[in-house]
Amino acid sequence: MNIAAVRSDFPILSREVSGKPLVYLDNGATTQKPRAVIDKISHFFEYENSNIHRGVHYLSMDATDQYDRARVRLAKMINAPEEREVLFVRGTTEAINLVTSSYGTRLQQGDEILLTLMEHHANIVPWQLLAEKRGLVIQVAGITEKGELDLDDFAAKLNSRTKVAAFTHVSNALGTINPVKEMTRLAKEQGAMVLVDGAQAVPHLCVDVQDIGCDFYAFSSHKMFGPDGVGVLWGKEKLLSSMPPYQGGGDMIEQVSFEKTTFRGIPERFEAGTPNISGAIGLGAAVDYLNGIGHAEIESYEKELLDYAGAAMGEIEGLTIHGTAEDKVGVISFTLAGIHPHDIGTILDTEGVAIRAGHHCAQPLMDHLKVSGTARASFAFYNTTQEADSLVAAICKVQKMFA
Ligand code: C6P
Repeated sequence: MNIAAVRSDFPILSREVSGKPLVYLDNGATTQKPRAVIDKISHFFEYENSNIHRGVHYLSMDATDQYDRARVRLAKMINAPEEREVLFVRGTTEAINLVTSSYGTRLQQGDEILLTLMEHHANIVPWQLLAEKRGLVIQVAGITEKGELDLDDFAAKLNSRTKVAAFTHVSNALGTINPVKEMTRLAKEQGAMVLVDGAQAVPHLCVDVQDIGCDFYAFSSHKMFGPDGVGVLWGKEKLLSSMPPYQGGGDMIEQVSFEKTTFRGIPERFEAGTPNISGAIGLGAAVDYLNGIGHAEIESYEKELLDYAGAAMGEIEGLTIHGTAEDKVGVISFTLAGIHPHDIGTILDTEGVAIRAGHHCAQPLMDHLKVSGTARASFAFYNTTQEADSLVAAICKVQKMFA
């Protein structure tokens, strides 16, 4: 991978912060956008803007065509059997809420939902809201010392009452890559529906929903170099087609009268109202951009970067890395003895190094780790080993200030 060329695709990476070159290591929160995505969106608004599915005029038909082609690109990216199984939503959070609100209506008192200890709040709270409404029981699979899923515990907590297993593909706070194919197989043996939260997987891994065997796969555009406010819920056609609408409004209906309304099929049934048209088109451009670089190249380069940064940070006395799974993406969550994560984040910022500090919307995991939060450096394919050096130097500066 030609890293200099890749970096020049991302205009923001050449700016300074606090008078220092920006070292952007907060990719887990959101990724930066390549020129191709920025240009696509501004070109859309300058020359092509129109509502979709509504007009007989040229602009509307062209916008509709672009929106639909973005769906095709996304279906290909995750190897979905049918493009209509790809629903455009606001992001991972909305994707999961769609499933809990719509699929959730078939769950009954006493049914169990199996989550894991490393879930983001977006894959906990919607299930809790549903559990309260319908009298469901939430079970939680544990993790090992290294921050890997305890697969035995996961298997042990599955039973004939388990109707849903919902788990993250990659932990946002630990970087752990979960064995989602095996987890899906185990859950399916008990007849459970499987939802995978792919928010932190799609920017790093090649995802194949058919190979995983899950029923739903959710992710956000803004974490995969696309714009914010848009994301994807992929679901199996048979399931989606049998689910009630999530929201009602224009574009999702066949026929409306005050007596009765009938609904369109998928995907329209789940895309009520004017969607984020420019967002979906921008996301399509992000998919093209990633294809141009190559998912295999991204995975192998990021692995090198993680090994390099992990080794350098492992040398720092008083630094604990939380999450040392064998299989992980470029996320390094750490604490420094006696120093609050927010102080680390604030001082790093004065060195131009952007990281996230806090509980990372994974409070149950933080409780388990017995920390209030961590500092988290999360890498993308445009980061470099020199930036990892800058991170290490800045951490040493933090330690000196507190010595
Ligand atoms: N994690 C982070 O800094 P939304 O906000 O809907 O785009 O994504 C929610 C979400 C769901 N699942 C996982 C595994 C996630 O990491 C996130 C978002 C960001 O880690 C912001 S809290």
